[in-house]
Amino acid sequence: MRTDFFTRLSELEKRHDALLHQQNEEILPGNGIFKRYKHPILTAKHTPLFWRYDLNPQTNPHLMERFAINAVLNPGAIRRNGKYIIMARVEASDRKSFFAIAESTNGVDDFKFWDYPVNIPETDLPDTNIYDIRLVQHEDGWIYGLFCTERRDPSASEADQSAAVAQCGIARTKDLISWDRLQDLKTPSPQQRNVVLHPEFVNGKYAFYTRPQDSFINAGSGGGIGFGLSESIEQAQVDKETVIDRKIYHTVYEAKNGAGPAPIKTNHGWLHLAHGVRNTAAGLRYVLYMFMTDLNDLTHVTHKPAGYFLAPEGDERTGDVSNVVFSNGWIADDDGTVYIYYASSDTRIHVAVSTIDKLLDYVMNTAPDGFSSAETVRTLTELIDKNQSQSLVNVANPARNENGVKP
Ligand code: M1P
Repeated sequence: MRTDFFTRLSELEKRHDALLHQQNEEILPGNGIFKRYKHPILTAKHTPLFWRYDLNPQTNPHLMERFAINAVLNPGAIRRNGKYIIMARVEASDRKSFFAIAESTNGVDDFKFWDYPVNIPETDLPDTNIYDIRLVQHEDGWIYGLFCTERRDPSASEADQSAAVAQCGIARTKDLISWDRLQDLKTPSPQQRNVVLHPEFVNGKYAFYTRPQDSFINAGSGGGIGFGLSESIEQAQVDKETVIDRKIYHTVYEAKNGAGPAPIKTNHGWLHLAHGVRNTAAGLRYVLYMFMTDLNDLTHVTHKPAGYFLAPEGDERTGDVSNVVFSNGWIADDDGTVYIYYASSDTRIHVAVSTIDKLLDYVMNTAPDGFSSAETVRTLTELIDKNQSQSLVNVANPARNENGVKP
């Protein structure tokens, strides 16, 4: 029995070690906007063996999994002390999510979880489930984590055990280890998910991106990405939500949408990454899209390319909730490199790498949605006309003739 135990343990350790040190590879040539990577950066199998197994042969002679991890997904992200820090949503097999931090020195592989999960204190009304944290280094000096706190709907009948209420929980820290829990955000909306804190004060107030919603799943008459201000962060309260990016018929965000990570400030405006949801015969489809807001008026969307920025591809398309990509964390380095962390199908975490310049080029120079097939054909025809012009063909490749064909 003991031999069995140690043989199994050494096999598990070997595989775990190989997974943690697996080098990632860019998938080339990519779309020129960002580079995807071949391997997910974090999965359930990346969690430490000492989380999943009782490693004592006396109490676990068969070396059984005693604590199963179902998924590692929807990561908050921040750069600290030269490290790329991911604060992942880890979902145990009992469906409860919690947060755990993993770090890497290069941002694309070699991520390793810290030994213990994060302890987020509870409020007087304990959370049943917490997930999808957005990390923000605010100009007030604190690092904030805004996350979804979910509790059973107190008005639901005994027969209904799935009705829930989602709200925005707020915690803050200076070291990512010890966290203070503040009051949940109050807004005029019955429920909230995907709330993000803006990193700067706005007129001396804390600014929030919200997602007003009528019920747990449906954005209903609410929805859209909202914006509102609060005097205080300790008792955060947004009295007025202004929808800055609404749901629109026949777009990739017609059913609902939500802010991703906190926006990145650039010389041209604030870059936003968000998720959009539409319905299909196969269920909801979640994609990522981008837009930019004015530096002086955060409620004014200045640029918004048509369609999605990143959609699930290949293996990303399947998982616990298939056909989903979701992002709540990105890191912009001082040299302009942007690491976009996203989860696929509520199962695993990936990275896509771009730069501020490329993201600005994408957001500012990609045609907006014209909201009809005729407009889409017009946009495409313009591009074809431009490419068919003699001079451009010659600049691109003098060996091609006027039809762009190599003789
Ligand atoms: O299952 C897809 C996503 O669904 C929810 O996002 P939203 O509130 O926009 O519908 C969240 O539960 C999210 O965690 C999940 O990835």
